[in-house]
Amino acid sequence: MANAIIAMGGNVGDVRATFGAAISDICTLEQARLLARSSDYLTPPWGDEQQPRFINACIEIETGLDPHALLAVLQTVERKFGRDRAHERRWGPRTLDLDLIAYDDVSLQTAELTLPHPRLFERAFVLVPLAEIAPDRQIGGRTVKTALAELSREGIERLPAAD
Ligand code: PH2
Ligand code: MG
Ligand code: MG
Repeated sequence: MANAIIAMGGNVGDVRATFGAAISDICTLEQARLLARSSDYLTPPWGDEQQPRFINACIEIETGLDPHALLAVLQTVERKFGRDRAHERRWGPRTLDLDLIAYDDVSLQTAELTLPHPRLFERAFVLVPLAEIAPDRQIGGRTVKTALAELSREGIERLPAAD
C-alpha cells in the first residue's frame, strides 16, 4: 500500500458538497482508504484573478493503485462532477480539480504526471490545508510546514466544518 496526498479545488457549484461526494467515490469505489481530510478553505484565485474565490482542501489516502491508475481514477471523478477540460481556460473556473500532490516519496516525470506536483511550493492554497493534516511530511526534500513558512497566507480563510 502507498500513501498519497490529493489536493482538491473548485469554484463552480456547491463545491463543499462536491468534495464530500468525490471523497466518498475515491474511497469507496476504488482501492483507497481515507486517512485524513483537512478543513475546507476559501482561497483567493491564483493564476487568473478574474474569477470567484476557490474552496480548497487536501486529503491523505492509503491506496493499492499505482500513481497512473490513481490519476485515472481522479480524472474519472473530476468528469463525474462536471469537469469539462475541453471547455475551460488555464487556471480558470472549474467544478472540481483533483491534483495528485505526492505518492510515497516517488519522483517521476511523464507526459501525464509529475511527482511531486511541480507547483506545490508556490501554492499556499495547497500547503495551508496540507499543513493541517501533514505538517511534518517531507516532500521534495522539505517539510510541508517549512515550505509554507515561505509563502503568504493572505486572504485564505478556514471554513467551519460543514454538516
Ligand atoms: N486552481 C486553479 C487556478 N487557480 N486558485 C486557487 N485559489 N485554488 C485553486 O484550486 C486554483 C486556483 C486551476 O486548477
Ligand atoms: Mg488539476
Ligand atoms: Mg490544480
